[in-house]
Amino acid sequence: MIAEPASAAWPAGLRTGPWLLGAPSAAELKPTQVVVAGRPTLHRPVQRLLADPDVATYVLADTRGLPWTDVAGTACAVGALPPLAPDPAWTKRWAEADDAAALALDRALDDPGAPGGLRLARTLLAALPRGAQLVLGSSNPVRDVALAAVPRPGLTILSNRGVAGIDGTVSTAVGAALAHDGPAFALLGDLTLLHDTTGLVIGPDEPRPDLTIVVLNDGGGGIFGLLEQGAPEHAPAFERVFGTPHGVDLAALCAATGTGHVLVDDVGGLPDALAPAAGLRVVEVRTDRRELREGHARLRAVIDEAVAAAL
Ligand SMILES: Cc1ncc(C[n+]2csc(CCOP(=O)(O)OP(=O)(O)O)c2C)c(N)n1
Repeated sequence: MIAEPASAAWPAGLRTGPWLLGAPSAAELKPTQVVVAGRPTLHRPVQRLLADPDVATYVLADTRGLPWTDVAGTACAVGALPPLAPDPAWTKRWAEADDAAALALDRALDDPGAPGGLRLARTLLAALPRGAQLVLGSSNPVRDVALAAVPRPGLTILSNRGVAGIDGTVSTAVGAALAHDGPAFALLGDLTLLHDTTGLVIGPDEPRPDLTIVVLNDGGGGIFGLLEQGAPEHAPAFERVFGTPHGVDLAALCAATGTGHVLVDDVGGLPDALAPAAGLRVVEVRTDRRELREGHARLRAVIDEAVAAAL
């Protein structure tokens, strides 16, 4: 099972599912039939699988009456399940590949030069206390958790998907924190924070949430470096059109809105910064997005190699 972090099924899913679906060395594990529950949105290898004409896709009807998902228009049945009896040898190979990929991923992420968002996501998800709620911003944060964190129970993970907007996410986190009976956290990109800066403005007679917003500040839109527009041939226009650096001083922004602010120099310092605290605060972790594309490519290569050796 490959599950997205905001799905209740996440703790039971594979650790490295999206990596494996994209790994050439795991091509022989490709399924012939797929069951879709809910609305997968995060990973291109998953979308490619669902659009593959050689794969029989079965979509579970949504019991709450919401529209079911068949973006590629390839579902062969809705609401009806195929016989679910995968070959045990095949599922065992998936488990072996997942173990090998997870080991390679963890080793690679131990290197301080590995992508900062992935390192942060792994550390954050391991450090959150049981009963915590976590709101994940669109763009890389939700994907970083899906790609790097060890799936675990004991958390309520929320994410605004819809059309994957970065708007309104501070307000989502504030509202969700006020409604949650337990510690509340959010993980957002810097542009996502800036897009909803006014979410930090809370009137004197309004309830104030106990909420820690972890912001991965890479000075702009990191995700675009991983997409087509991040290819070297588009470099001359990239920063102005997609990178959109802003130079905002987040500490000053927090001071202006009465929001606590802590700067964490290194991902290793994150768990201490998450110690319980009352009120609204931002924990800023800075990283560099210039090497993100190469960093992800390196991880894909390392995982591919490890899976090739294991299968
Ligand atoms: C309302 C809205 N405007 C624009 C976009 C397009 N968009 C997608 S990701 C992104 C960059 C987000 O940057 P940041 O929050 O810093 O996260 P990062 O990409 O660095 O992980 C933008 C502008 C969007 N998703 N929603």
